[in-house]
Amino acid sequence: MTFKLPELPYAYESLAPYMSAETLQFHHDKHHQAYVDQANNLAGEGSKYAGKSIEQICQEAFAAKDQPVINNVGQHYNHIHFWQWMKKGGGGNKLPGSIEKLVTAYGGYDKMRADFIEAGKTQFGSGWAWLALKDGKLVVMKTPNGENPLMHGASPILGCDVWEHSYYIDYRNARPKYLEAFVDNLINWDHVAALAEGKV
Ligand code: MN3
Repeated sequence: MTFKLPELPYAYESLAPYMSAETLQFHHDKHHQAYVDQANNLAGEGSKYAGKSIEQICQEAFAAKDQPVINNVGQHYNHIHFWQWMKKGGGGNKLPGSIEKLVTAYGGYDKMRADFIEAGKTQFGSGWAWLALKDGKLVVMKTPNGENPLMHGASPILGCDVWEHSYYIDYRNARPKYLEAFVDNLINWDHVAALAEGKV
């Protein structure tokens, strides 16, 4: 497949003050674009990955320990969803029905929120904090660099990018404050529900 940078689903200014236009300009236009360019060089048309879905490529590259593809196609997949996992006026504990069920079975919203933030705080160096489905159940995960739950036998439904490029302009070194703002003010639960229900 040919990988393409998706447009942001909102204006650059719309997530402020929780995520600034400047952060989104660098993060989307520069960082994500670089992953797209590398993904096309490494796993685009003419490569052994041609004709496969991005989810399949993530899994096959991880199984084959193909680190450059894990990094760049993984990050492309992660960012395609990351932009959609946020919206103006998002976050908080008003959950779509399908997600509320999963969260209740997990142990409730407060436990899920605390565990997700803790996963992001304790991911040493660059990586991601996740909610994923494994054997039909909600799990909290963390992964380094460009990895994602697809590579670890689970289906991601929510991810927060904890690479410094995602928060350093707005929060400097305060990763926990960024994670709290993401959960309380930015999450687009509709996209989380769409993934959980297999609609994306
Ligand atoms: Mn990023």
